Amino acid sequence: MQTWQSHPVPRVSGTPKPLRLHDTASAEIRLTTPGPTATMYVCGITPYDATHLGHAATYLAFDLVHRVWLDNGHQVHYVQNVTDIDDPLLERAERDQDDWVVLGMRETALFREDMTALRVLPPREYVGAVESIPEVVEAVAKLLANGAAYRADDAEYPDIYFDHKASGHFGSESRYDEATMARFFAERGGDPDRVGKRHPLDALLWRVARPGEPSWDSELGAGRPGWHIECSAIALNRLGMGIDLQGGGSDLIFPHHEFSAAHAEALTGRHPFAHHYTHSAMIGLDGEKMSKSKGNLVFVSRLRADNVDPMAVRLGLLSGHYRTDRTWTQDVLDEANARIARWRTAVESPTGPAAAPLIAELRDHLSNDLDTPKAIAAIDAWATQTGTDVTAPGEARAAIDALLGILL
Ligand code: 5CA
Ligand code: ZN
Repeated sequence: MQTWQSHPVPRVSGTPKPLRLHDTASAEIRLTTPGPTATMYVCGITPYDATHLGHAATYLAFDLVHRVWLDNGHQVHYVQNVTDIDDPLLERAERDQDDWVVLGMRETALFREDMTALRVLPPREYVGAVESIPEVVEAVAKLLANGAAYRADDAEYPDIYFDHKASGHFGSESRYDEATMARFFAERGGDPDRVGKRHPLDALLWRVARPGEPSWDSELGAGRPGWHIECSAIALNRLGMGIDLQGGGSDLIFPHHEFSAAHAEALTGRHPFAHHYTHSAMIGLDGEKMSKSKGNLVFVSRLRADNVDPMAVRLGLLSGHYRTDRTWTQDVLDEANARIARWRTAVESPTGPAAAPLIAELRDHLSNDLDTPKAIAAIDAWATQTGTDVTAPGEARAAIDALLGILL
């Protein structure tokens, strides 16, 4: 798939600071230790509706990871998927009498525009589920061959399932107990009551074709991919095993990231799939979780249509810490707009206070598990002082652009 447009990232003077980041698997904030090329896989959208502020906040969090790694001199090999075939897409297309392929194309195009407007650096590879079906088929065939997968005991629809214990490390990513796993599996797309499975927690790898559903011919028989194997196959084939980071929202901790890791581990016989599993918290609206079922979504594209400054949307979402559940309100937007105006005045003035201490503070805070509230407070403090340094306003503007992605 086509990715979206990039923009130049200014170089920042001074000394970069290595990134320390929260890892769900160890429940610790740990140093990231990428080589010359950092490898990051972030779970992309399921394009059946427009991008809301929750999605946007998640991609902004990982955009900061991208920027801190770039600041540290790494190349970043960033891969993101698009789940352009899955039940929600088919259900929405059916409801609206729409073509599911066109629906997916339309929402993906809107997502690219939203990401460009928010100045999210694009992934190097942006990969659709449909275009990676041959990769999924190859992976599922391998799991069947090595005994990690089996056919459901169902003569009519012998779907292929993953034995969740096959990797020997199941549970190491989420650290959830069995009861929590069972609850989230049922709530988040799993099928615990499916007759013919060996264990309620086993996850679908390949769904045998049903009448009226799209399907693809393959050596597994006609069918379509399960969800978790999509991300394992796409990531493994481009980034290899032992990636620096797998990311997504906290709703993906289980079952999605537990299974995508378990699949990759069962495919390669190696552990771990990722050195960091990092999860961003949920964004709600006026105190309630933002979700399609509640209908309380604020779309990035709607705000753009209303001529809201995308930099204010970006700053508003970054004004809370990425691991704190938070809500979007008009106040958050108003405050971000006012702050941007103050910052613009400061970087447009002919002189200002020295930029080097501010840049050092920005690096300290961002490298400490992306502490954006403190980084923003440091810029606030800098912007309220006066000074005689003629290069400082330009240097501050470049650092805010490079590290926070906010173009003033
Ligand atoms: N296609 C799958 C991942 S492979 C998927 O979860 N798609 S999604 O469209 O439902 O979500 C896209 C990303 O946004 C995921 O990383 C998800 O965790 C995140 N996300 C969804 N809702 C919210 C929310 N309210 N707040 C923050 N992040 C969210
Ligand atoms: Zn995913």
